[in-house]
Amino acid sequence: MTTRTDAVRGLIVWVALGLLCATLGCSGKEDAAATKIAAQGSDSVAAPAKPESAPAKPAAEPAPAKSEAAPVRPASAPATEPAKELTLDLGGGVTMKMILIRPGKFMMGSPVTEIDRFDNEVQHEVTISKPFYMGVTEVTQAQYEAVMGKNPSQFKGATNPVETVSWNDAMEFCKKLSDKTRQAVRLPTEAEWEYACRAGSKTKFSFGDVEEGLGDYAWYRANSDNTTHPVGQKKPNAWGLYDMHGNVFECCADWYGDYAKGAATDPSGPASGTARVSRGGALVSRPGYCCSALRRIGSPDIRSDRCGFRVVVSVSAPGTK
Ligand SMILES: [Ca+2]
Repeated sequence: MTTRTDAVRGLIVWVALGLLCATLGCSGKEDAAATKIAAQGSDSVAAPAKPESAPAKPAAEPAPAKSEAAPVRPASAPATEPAKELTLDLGGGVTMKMILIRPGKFMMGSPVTEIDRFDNEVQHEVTISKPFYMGVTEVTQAQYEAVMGKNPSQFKGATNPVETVSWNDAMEFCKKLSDKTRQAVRLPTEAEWEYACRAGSKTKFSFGDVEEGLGDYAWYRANSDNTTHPVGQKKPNAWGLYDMHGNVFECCADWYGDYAKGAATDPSGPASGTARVSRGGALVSRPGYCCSALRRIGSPDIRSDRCGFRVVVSVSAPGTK
């Protein structure tokens, strides 16, 4: 009897202790679970908002490395990437589309192995340190007239490139368009022009070395019928620029002079001179005159029906970022 009574008492004590432990939460497993829930709660505060249905993340799981998703950016690069395109409003419903040309290095000029290299094209390394916007086409007659109020071109057509303009005329266009748009509109330096023309290529033309392909990219002696053609009809180069080869020569900002001996950064030509440089060949040019490296020189006040221009805008100018 005593044994039965003791057993019943023992059972009652065992059940009571069990209930007490459950109430106080003294299980090792529950401890771990409680810690885990607390950690998850803390993690969810700092973590980005997640869909409610997303599975809970274990506390021990390392956070994903943010650097894997973020684009790699040089320390010196601007915090915000400039827009890839810029459209200038020239008034009267006329606009000018420009695209971003990013900084980089290239070999300016022709390699000595090119048998038709001109002496003034000695090859050297050039760094373009600043981004800029460049017109995707030569300045058209409609664009020129919208800014200057006249059209001096010999080969009339609103979307044909303006020609029979001098280097001085092109500079006046840049000044007026700068005033109109409050952007720093200017002619490209020779280095900027060739860098953009090559678009990463190292060959005679932006598309390769073989002249037979020139007709896909350019209006020149073999296919122009001795007239200019509306801009943007041929294939663009790899950076989206049209008619860099052919149609009309394009005025650059520089005075003509010998290239720097050795590497150069943002070269802009001599401080003074008697002739300006234009680039890219024209409707009457042989293929060799349409090469990326070829330099044509002329007086800044001479007007020619084979010479026009395209413009650039500095990215650092107000309103261009
Ligand atoms: Ca051209």
